[in-house]
Amino acid sequence: KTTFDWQDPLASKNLLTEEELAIADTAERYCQERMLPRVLQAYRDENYDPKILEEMGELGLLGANLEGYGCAGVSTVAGGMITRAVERVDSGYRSGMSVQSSLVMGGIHEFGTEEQKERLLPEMAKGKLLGAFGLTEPNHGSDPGSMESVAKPHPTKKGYYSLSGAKTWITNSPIADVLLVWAKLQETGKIRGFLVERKDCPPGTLSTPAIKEKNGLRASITGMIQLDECPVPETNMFPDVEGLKGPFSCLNSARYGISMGVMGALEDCIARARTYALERKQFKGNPLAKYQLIQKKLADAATDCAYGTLASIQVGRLKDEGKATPEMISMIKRQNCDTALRNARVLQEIFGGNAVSDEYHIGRHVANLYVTQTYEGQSDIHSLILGRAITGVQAFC
Ligand code: TGC
Ligand code: FAD
Repeated sequence: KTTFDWQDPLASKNLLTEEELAIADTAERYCQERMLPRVLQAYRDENYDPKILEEMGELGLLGANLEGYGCAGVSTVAGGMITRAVERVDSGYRSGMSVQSSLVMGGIHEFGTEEQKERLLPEMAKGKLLGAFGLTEPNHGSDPGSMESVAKPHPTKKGYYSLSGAKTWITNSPIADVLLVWAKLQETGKIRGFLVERKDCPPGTLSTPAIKEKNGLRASITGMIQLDECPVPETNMFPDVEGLKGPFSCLNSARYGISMGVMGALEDCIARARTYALERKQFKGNPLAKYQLIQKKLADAATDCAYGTLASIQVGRLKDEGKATPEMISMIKRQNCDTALRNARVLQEIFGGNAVSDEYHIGRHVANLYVTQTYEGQSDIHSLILGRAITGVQAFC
């Protein structure tokens, strides 16, 4: 007999293949057994343990959508199941993984030379080489096309560019070995991608200070990338891609992963709020779950989460068939981040004063989900991307 499952209200599992279900199961088990026990202390100490990426690499969870070079080559939806499992624990852990898998490995896979791919991807898939993606600058966030970072022929080293500029709010930058930096080539004024390898940078040409005392995403490490005439071999530039198409193509995959990831965070909020509402009693010994206002909060969140998950699965399938557009990805990234944040804020109310204690986890999700709504295109920016596609008129400036 078919029964209603509050944890999967619209039976999205029916849309997954056996392989996708198995990957989801492996990822969920790892995340619940090995990540969850560490997250509270990591968040309190604002400490990111890079070993996490190595552990994920051992399970084949890094760059999982990519073909070859030590990567698993699974479907886009299976990749989404991985981000959902990780973000059920913490958006910061998913961030560290998204940057490694989608933004840096994905960028090298799509735009790198054969030499770059063979040298870097297998070690990145194992989590032994860590990546960071530098697009945002102190003066240019939503509008990266105006970036000031510049690459010009190196004055003394033949066959090298000299990179100068500053990137900020860069996930993983303080611990990254390979920094994918987007900068304008002085000769053409066009944006190009450069693989800056920390081990090869002379002292004083690269620094990556951490940004401390964050009030969200504290289990992820964030920093700057400061380049001062840093020599980078010409062979480390992506050969063919120029303009914003380069970074935005990497963002398509990462934004997809976020759309499914934030549904994992919201599912965790729903499960924790439901348990709390069933256990906590107020007024004549009744559990909070007996009250209609509490039930509505849970019903709203479960509905948005089920709809968001189905939408992500649909776009994931279209992506693998080559039929997804960037606007579809903007739509699910915006909608799922907005609904996850809005519902998490409402579910937080169920915990009353206890929500203020980190032991209940809900406050951490709320703080993290603010960041997910902001990075990889703030929600209003995605509204403008959609508005442009609907009207044909661009409203950015
Ligand atoms: P626009 O004229 O729209 O486009 C310029 C060129 O780029 C192409 N393009 C895309 N290509 C592939 N995929 C996409 N999604 C694309 N979007 C645009 C476009 O076709 C065009 O190509 P061409 O060949 O004609 O030159 O450019 P614009 O300057 O008007 O852009 C405006 C806007 C708002 C769309 C864009 O700047 C934007 O999306 N801003 C948001 C910035 C953003 O998302 N930053 C993310 C930084 S990375 C990050 O946050 C990582 S956090 C990771 C973590 O911790 O999880
Ligand atoms: P701004 O661009 O200054 O925008 C501020 C506000 O104004 C937003 O609400 C925005 O929607 C609104 N706004 C801007 N322009 C318009 C307009 N034309 N019309 C209407 N509203 C507008 N970047 C990377 O490159 N790599 C990373 O790894 C990375 N990791 C991050 C990790 C964290 C923890 C955080 C917080 C950020 C990270 N970012 C990263 C940066 C992130 O992508 C940017 O913060 C984001 O793109 C927004 O840019 P901004 O912060 O400069 O905001």
